[in-house]
Amino acid sequence: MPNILKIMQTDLYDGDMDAVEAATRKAIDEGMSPKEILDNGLILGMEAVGRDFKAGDLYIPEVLLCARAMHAGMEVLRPLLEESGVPARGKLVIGTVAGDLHDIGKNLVSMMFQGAGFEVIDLGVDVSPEKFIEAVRAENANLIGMSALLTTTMPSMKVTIDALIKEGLRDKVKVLIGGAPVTAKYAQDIGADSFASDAGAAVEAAQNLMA
Ligand code: B1M
Repeated sequence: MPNILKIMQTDLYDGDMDAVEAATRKAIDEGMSPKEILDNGLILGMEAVGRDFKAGDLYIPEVLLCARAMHAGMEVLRPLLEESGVPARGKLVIGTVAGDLHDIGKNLVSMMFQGAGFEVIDLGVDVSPEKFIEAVRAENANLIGMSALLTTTMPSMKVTIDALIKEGLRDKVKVLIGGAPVTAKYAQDIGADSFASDAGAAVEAAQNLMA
């Protein structure tokens, strides 16, 4: 692995926002693709954070610094990931579900969709079923994306799908779900149209749904 990606991972783990931003720029200057920087630099760095958070070796304030550093790197990559600029292929309303504040993965998914030419309405975090419904209606969206990182917040995805049915909107939108604890089986069980394990796969799944 290129040295700069290893440095980036260490800087991310240390929560050093400026260093992660600088390392991301350097990796671009060295000719690496945004995808390589994302997958093998930022995401690998965050995986180490996740492992140690789980083991109790890192605490929430430290993880927040890591998340901030990851955001700094992602902001550098954002224009490159969005660059492809093809005409809008669909309108996506996306958010992290009610009770859940994790937004790094959701932001990545949003960026990839923008890059793939979708119009994206990002509702942020802690998005209630009512807010999803309101946005789908107001924006006349044809795709809804829900992200959950906690097993305790996953059920809100089903509540949102049930609300779509109740409001007569289920046939108008395709539902895509994802997030670390979410599985294809869960998507099937709750009546979502598709599941994706990462941001690239999410765009692919949406393109298949729209085709
Ligand atoms: Co939280 N947290 N956290 N956390 N946190 C996890 C998720 C956890 C697995 C850590 C652990 O124990 N190992 C654990 C969940 C356990 C569980 O439910 N199974 C956990 C916990 C317990 C908690 C708290 C409850 C801790 C506490 O307070 N005691 C608390 C909950 C707060 C809340 O939401 N109400 C909490 C808080 C936080 C922070 C605020 C400190 C911070 C979030 C900062 C932020 O997001 N702005 C945080 C972080 C950073 C993490 C970890 C370390 C990293 C998550 C992340 O950003 N990953 C995480 C451990 C881990 O996942 N390794 C953890 C990088 C990101 C790129 O990946 O989000 O998986 P991910 O997104 C991927 C795919 O999942 C997919 O594509 C993305 C890109 O490839 N994807 C989609 C995501 N959404 C998608 C949507 C799609 C399709 C694909 O379609 C629409």
